[in-house]
Amino acid sequence: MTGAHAAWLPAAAFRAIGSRRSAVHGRGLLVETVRQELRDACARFGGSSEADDDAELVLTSDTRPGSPATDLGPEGFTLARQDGVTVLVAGGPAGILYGFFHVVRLGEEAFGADFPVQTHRPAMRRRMLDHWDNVAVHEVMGQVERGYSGGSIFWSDGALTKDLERVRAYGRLLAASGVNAVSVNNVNVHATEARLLTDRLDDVAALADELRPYGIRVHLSVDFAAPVSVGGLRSADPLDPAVRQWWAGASARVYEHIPDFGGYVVKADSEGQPGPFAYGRSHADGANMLADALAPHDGVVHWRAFVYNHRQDWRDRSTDRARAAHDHFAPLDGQFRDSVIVQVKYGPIDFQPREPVSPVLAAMPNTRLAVEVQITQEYTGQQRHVCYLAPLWREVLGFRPWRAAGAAIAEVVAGGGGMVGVSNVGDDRFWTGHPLAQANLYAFGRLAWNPSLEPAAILDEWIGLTFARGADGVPEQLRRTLHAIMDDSWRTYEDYTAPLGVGFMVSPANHHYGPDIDGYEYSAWGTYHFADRDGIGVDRSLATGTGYAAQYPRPWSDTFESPATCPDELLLFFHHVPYIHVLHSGVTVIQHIYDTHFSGAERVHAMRSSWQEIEQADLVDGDLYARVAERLDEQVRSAEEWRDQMNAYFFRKSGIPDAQGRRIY
Ligand code: GCW
Repeated sequence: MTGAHAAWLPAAAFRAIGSRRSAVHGRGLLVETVRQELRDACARFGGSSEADDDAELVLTSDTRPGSPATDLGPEGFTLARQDGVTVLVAGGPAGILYGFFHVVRLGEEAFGADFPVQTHRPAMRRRMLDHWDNVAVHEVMGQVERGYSGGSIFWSDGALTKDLERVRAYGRLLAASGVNAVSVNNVNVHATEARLLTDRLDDVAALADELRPYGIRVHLSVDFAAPVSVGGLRSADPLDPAVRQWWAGASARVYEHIPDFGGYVVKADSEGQPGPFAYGRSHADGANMLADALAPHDGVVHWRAFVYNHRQDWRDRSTDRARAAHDHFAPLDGQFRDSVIVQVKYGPIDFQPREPVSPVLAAMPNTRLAVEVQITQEYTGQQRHVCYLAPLWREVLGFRPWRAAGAAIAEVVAGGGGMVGVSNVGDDRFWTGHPLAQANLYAFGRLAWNPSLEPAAILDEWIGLTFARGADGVPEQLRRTLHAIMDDSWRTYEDYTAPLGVGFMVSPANHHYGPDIDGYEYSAWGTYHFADRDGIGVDRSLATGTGYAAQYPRPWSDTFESPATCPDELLLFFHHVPYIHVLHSGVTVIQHIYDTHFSGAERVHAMRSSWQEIEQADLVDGDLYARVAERLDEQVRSAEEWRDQMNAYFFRKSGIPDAQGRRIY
C-alpha cells in the first residue's frame, strides 16, 4: 500500500491494548481478524495476545439463547471490569470485532479500576457507504463522481485496482467507525460499470474478499435497463416474465461468486437513468421485481427516492422539485416488499448545507426507509473547505416530524434501512483530500451506530485516535485548536454561502464549486431563489405557493406554512419575503445576509490563524500540516469571494446599505 495515512488507526492508538496481556475466544473470520489485530499490537508494544490464564483483556462471545449478550444482537457487546480484568462479551463474532475497536477507542480508560459497565449495540443494523466510483474514467465526471480525493480506491484504468491492500485498510478503518456495508460503484451506472453485474463479477468478488474480514458486505449499483444493456433482451419491463427471469439468473450468479453479497442499489428514472416509468410501471413494480430476484439469497434492494424532473422549464412556477420525492413515493407506501429499502436524501432537494428534513421520511410508515447523507462535500466545500458535518446529520437524525408525539428520524430509519452516506474517500494519501475531512467519514459511522452521540464528542474521539502520539496521547493545545476550527465549521460554511435555506447559488459548471448566484436561476434543474428588487425566496406554502409545506405532518406543516413561525434558517426555503422582513433574530433579511457573510468569512480567517499556531508548536506531521494549511488558504479566498459576491449582489438588488457601513463592492 503506497504510504496511505493511518487516519484514525495509527499504531499509537493501540498502545493500551498492545502493551497488555489479552486473549480472544472463538472462531471464524471476524474473530481471526481480531486475533491478528491483537498480535500486531502486541508485537509493537510488548504485550501478549495469547495470555490464557493471566489476561488483562478478554474478548469472547456468548451466543447461548437468552444470554444478555445475545440480546444485544450479533454486533452488540458488553464491556466490564471483573477482578482486575477487562472483559468483553459479545453477542457474536461481529460484536467481538466492534468491541475490540471500541477498546482501542477507549485506550487506558478501558483498564481503569473504576471503569463502569458499558453495553453497546448499533441503533441501526444497516450502516452503509455508497461510492460514486466509476470503473472507467467518465469523460465528464472523471473517475469518482463528486470525488475530491483523487481516483477511486477500488478501480483504476478501467480495471480492478492493483492495490487491494488499500481496500483492506479501508475496510479496517470502516469497521473501526462502525460501517458494515459498501456499494462499490456509482449510482449513475455507465456502460462499463453495468457489466460488474455480469462478466466482471470476479472484480466485485475480489473487493468483497478484502472487506469481508472487517464485517463489510459489498453491494452493487445496477442499471435498471441491464436486461437490455448487457442482457440482450428487448425490454426491461419489470412485469415481463423474461425480464424477471433474467434478473433471477443474474442474481443467482452474483451469489455464486459472492455468497454474502448485500444487494443492489438503484437510481431509477432520475437524472436520465432508466427506470420503470418507461414501461408505464411504478417504482414499487421496479423495486419489487429486483427484490424477488434477490429473495432466495437474502439480499436487499436500496431503491433511491431521488426522483424529479430535471428538465423543468424555469418559467413554470407550478412545478416544485422539492415536492417530487414525496409526490412519487408517498402514495406507494405499503407496496414495497420487505426487502426493499427506500433510500431518501435527507433533504427534498439535493444535499444543500441547509434544507428541511425530507417529508418522505415521515410519509411511509409501512416501508423500510434509509436516510442518505453526503459525506463527500459536493455542496459543502469539496474537501477544500473545513466543514465538519456531524452537527448537520445530528440535526437531521434528531428531527421529530410529529414533534414530541412521535419518533425522531433516527428511530424511523433504525428499524428499516438505517443510514447511507456517499463516501468522500479516494486514492489520495490522506484518503479524503482534506485531512480534516476524515472526521466526517468517522462521524458518519459513529452516528449510524449511535445517533445520539454529540458531534463534539465524536470529534473528540476522532482527534484522540488520529493524533495519538506517544504514551501521553494528544497534546491539549492540538485538541483545543481542532475543536475551535471544526466544531462550528458547518455553520460557518452556511454563513458565508447561500442564506437562510435558499440553497444552490453555486456554480452550475459541472463542479458546483464557488458562488454563482444566478447560475441556476434560469436553468432546467428546478433550483431557484427568485430574488428581485424587493425580496427573495421560494413560496412553498399551501396558501399561496407550491404546497410543499403541506407534505409535512402537523404541526410542522403549520409551522412551515407561515413566515411568522417558520424557523429563520429555513425561511427562504419556504417563503418569498421582502428584504426588510424582520427575522426572529431581530434583524432584517438583508442585514442578516450582510452580517453572516462578514462574520463567516472572518471566522475562516480565524480558523487559518489557529492552524498556524499548530505549526509553531510542532504538533502534527509536516505534510499533514502543509496540506491543511494550503486548503485553509483556499477556504479564506473562497469565503471572501462568496462574501463579496453575495453582499454586492443583494446590495445592488435591494439598494439597502449595510447598517454598519462595511465595505460592499
Ligand atoms: O447531487 C447530485 C449530484 C450528482 C449525483 C446525484 C445523485 C450521482 O450532483 O452527481 O449523481 O445528485 O444523488 O444521484
